Order: sequence, then structure tokens, then C-alpha cells
Amino acid sequence: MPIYVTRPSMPELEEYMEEIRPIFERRLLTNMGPVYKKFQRMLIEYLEVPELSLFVNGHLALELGIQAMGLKKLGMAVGGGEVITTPYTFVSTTHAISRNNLKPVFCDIRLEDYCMDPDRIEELVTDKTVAIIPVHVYGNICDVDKIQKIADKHGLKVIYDAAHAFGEKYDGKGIGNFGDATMFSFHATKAFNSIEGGAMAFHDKRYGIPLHELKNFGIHGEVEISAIGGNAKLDEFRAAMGICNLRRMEECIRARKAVRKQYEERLAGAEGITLCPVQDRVESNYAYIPIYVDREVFGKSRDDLYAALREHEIYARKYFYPAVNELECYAECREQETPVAHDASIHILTLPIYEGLTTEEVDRICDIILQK
Ligand code: T4K
Repeated sequence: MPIYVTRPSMPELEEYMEEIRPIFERRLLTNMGPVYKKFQRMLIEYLEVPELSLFVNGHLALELGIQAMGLKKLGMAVGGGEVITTPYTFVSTTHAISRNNLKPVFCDIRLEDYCMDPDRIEELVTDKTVAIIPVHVYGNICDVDKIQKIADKHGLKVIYDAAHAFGEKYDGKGIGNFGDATMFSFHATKAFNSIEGGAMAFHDKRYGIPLHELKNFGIHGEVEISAIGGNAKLDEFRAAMGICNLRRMEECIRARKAVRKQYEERLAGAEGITLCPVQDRVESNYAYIPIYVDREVFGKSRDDLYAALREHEIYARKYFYPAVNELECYAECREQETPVAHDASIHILTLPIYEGLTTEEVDRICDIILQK
């Protein structure tokens, strides 16, 4: 049986059937129905955030969230706004910026957690900068305090991409409470899923209406359109899946934590392989297992391990190679060097982790990695 980098957590079929039965009876399938609203309430409670808007995926939550915050307009007013962001992420983050006609300005990361290096941000601020969009990559939390200080000093908005950090806490506080807004992804490959889905958490109530309207074509009333929006509504069936999976969240995290512990034990003595540690002040969701492979010390490269695992039908992934600023579609934004992001992109392999990955399977994966 092949082993993939992840596998979605799912409820019992019967539980899901119970949750969707009323949808069949009501025939209200989408457009912010009662299941959507119930899921939204449950998430506000679970994530401990004041406000939250649901979307059909994390990408559109971010893309429309940027627009809703007025950054697109602000950018146009300064003849093309700039957003400081990380090149070490999934392309979605950068696409969301570019699709708002804003220019991504890439800030290097730090090797200790692969998040944006807060000490490199300020040198990138110009009079065109409108926002900072950092990513809590692999569920590692950015230096939210330093980032906020820089944003306050220069009057910038901060939107976090927390696609990997669902349910995490920093110093006991839900991770959706930092910056001006935080995007979550509920994609099937994430620690928590609603099949596809996403959300934007925020605290300024004024952000709620534009967010809500932009995901529904900008509809303000039956005959009034407030803005040029899109369609990014989460439907009732996906919301129902989210509700079922949210009930099982503690169980899922416990299972992932056990998988992580086994990897830590098995790979502990392997010189040249570093498993990025869980940060001190963070309650983790154990979303990813990124290992840094130092070929000089270990004797095999990241790509050697990737290929060796594939021979055994184990599909680890090179998240995130190439770094976004090395992609052809961002060639024109390649102004500053980001050597640490480049280094991470060629040395990191993300290993399989999910609820249901057995101890035997983790052993098999580690045996192949450790085979000299
Ligand atoms: N920001 C960041 C930092 C992100 O990482 C992402 C998404 C976003 C924003 C955007 O959020 P969303 O709009 O997606 O909500 C995957 C996911 O499609 C993507 O959501 C995710 N990041 C990215 C890191 O990974 P691929 O192309 O690697 O997915 P795929 O289809 O190769 O899936 C990986 C493995 O998972 C498969 O080999 C098998 C397994 N799998 C996958 C699916 C879809 C399953 O077992 N069942 C499934 O239903 O992008």
C-alpha cells in the first residue's frame, strides 16, 4: 500500500449522514445557510477568535481578505503597492497578493523555524509598502511581537497565512488573534479539513461586512452591489464535514503527536538529519514533519531520500521547492536574494504524518531513511 504525505481525517460515514440529513430536507444547499452558521459559531469558539468569516478555500479567504482590507485600492493609489512576504510558502500566499495587483517583496526566512526573519523586514519597507503577509509555515509561529512592532511603526496592515496552523496557540492565545487578520485553510491535506474550506479570523468588526460581501459577488442587498467581488462561499455539505471533523479534533491531534514522537525517537541519533523542533511557547497541531537533510554530514541528500522512499511507494514531498521567488512567474520580483529560503527549499523533505499512520509504517519510513 502506498503511503502519501498526508491523508485526510474523516468522521464515521453515519455521523456525516446525520449531519447532512437536514440539508436534504431543507434543500438550502449553499449561500450561508444554517449549517454554515453553526460551523462558523463552532469555529469562533474553538479558535478563540472574536470574528470569523468562512470561505470555500483558504486561498480565496486570503485573496478576498486582502481586497476587503482595502489594500488593493491603497496599492493603486500609490501607483502599485508592495507587500512584504515570505518566499518559503505554498504559491497560494504569493498568488493572493499578485492577483490583487500588489507586488510581493520577498523577505528571507530564518533557519530555526523557516518563518520570515523579523530582523530583515524593516530594510524592505518603502513608501509603497501597504502590508506584511507572513506565513506560520509548517505550523511554526512567526515572531508576532516583532512583526507587530514594525507594522505599527510604519502604519502597515498584517495578515497572517495560518494555513498550517489551525487550532494552534501561542502563549496560550489562539493563533488567529494576531495582526489584523489570519487566514486558515481547511483543505483535505490539512490538520483539520472541511474537504475544501477556509476562513479569515479578525477582530475589527468593520472588516466583517466587506469580507462577507466580497465572497458573494459584492452583493449588499437584492439590488445593490457594493464592490467587485467573487464567489467563494462555503456550501452546507462542506460545513457539515467541518462540524464532524471539529468534534474529533483533540483525537486527531493526539494521534499526530504520537506519530511525531515516534519520528523524533527514531531519527534522534541520525547525524545530518534535523527535525525542526516544536517551538517553546506554541501548542502545536503537528501538521507537518519537515526534516532538514545535510548531505555533507548524513551522506545522502534530500533528493536521494525522496527517491529512495518513492521506490517503496512512500510519497514524501519537497514542500516548498522551489522557493516562490525562484519560480518563472515571479521572475520580475526577484530583486533581493533570499539565501536561507533557497537553502531550506533544497534541503527539506516533509515526511508522511496523519491520523491513522501506523507505528509499523513510521518504522518502515525511518528504516529506509536510516539505511546507509
Ligand atoms: N497558504 C499555504 C501556506 C498553504 O500551504 C496553502 C495550501 C494555502 C495557503 C491555500 O489553502 P487552500 O486554498 O488549499 O485551502 C496541497 C494542497 O492542495 C494545498 O491545500 C496545500 N496548501 C499544499 C501545501 O498542499 P498538493 O498539490 O501538494 O496536493 P496533493 O493533491 O498532491 O496532495 C498531497 C497528498 O495528500 C496526496 O499525495 C495524497 C493526499 N491526499 C490529497 C487529497 C487532496 C489525500 O489522501 N486525499 C485528498 O483528498 O497541494
